[in-house]
Amino acid sequence: MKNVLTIAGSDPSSAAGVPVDLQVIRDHGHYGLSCITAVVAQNTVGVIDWVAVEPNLIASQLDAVLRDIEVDAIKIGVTPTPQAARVIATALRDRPIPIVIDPVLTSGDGARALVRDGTAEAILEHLFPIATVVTPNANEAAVLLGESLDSDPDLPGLSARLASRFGAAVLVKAGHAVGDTVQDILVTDDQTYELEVYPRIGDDVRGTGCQLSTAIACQLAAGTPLVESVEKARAYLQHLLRHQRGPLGKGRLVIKRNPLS
Ligand code: PXL
Repeated sequence: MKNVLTIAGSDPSSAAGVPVDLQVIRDHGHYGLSCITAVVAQNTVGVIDWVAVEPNLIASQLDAVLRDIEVDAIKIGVTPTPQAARVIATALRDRPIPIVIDPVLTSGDGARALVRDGTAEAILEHLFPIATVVTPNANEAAVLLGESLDSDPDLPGLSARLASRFGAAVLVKAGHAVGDTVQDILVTDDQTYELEVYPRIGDDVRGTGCQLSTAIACQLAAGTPLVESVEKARAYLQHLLRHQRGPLGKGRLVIKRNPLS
């Protein structure tokens, strides 16, 4: 059993952020550790309010875990402020641990910012250099590059520009793009991979980006190589989306993890 740490926001409806990440880690048979970066009042309909956890308290949560427990992989979700990105980078720098960064900038429906001004720049400056792979959607990739997004984005171009400008492996997710199929693009140091094509699940499901990035971290924790980790995590998410999605409240669907399938 490996130890996987999620550094992310909270969600009282358990569809995104730390509560769902811990379920993904359990699905993979690993032990889940967590560090809360933002407390988010939200449900299946939307985000109502949120507050950033003090950078010092983020640092001491990380210190509490890292001084005591051997961590085999890390997923980073919401880093709500530039200071949060900085203290996380300081705590993790110089440790040989695979790190997956999901550079969350807004709520999953895009309706509400989950970060303060200047955070995208801080993610680029402080977190990209320590990432094994970064997993933006097309919109986040465009914001990180300072580009405007068109309605049918050029995913290979976005991923190649992000990877070459900021020196990290980049997985740009096609989930919010158009078309009947979903094909994500992975760019590493030396290669571009057009990944397995999946049929698009039409329903709008919360927490998919969180669950994909955490599943990649779980694979990396077990020593799986990067490209295989990404493909296995995508196949896992595809299974959840097909077989485990369902209603929870009055808004978007969630992954429910029914015990019998
Ligand atoms: O899906 C993006 C996301 C990540 N983390 C937290 C969230 C959300 C979206 O609402 O609340 C904590």
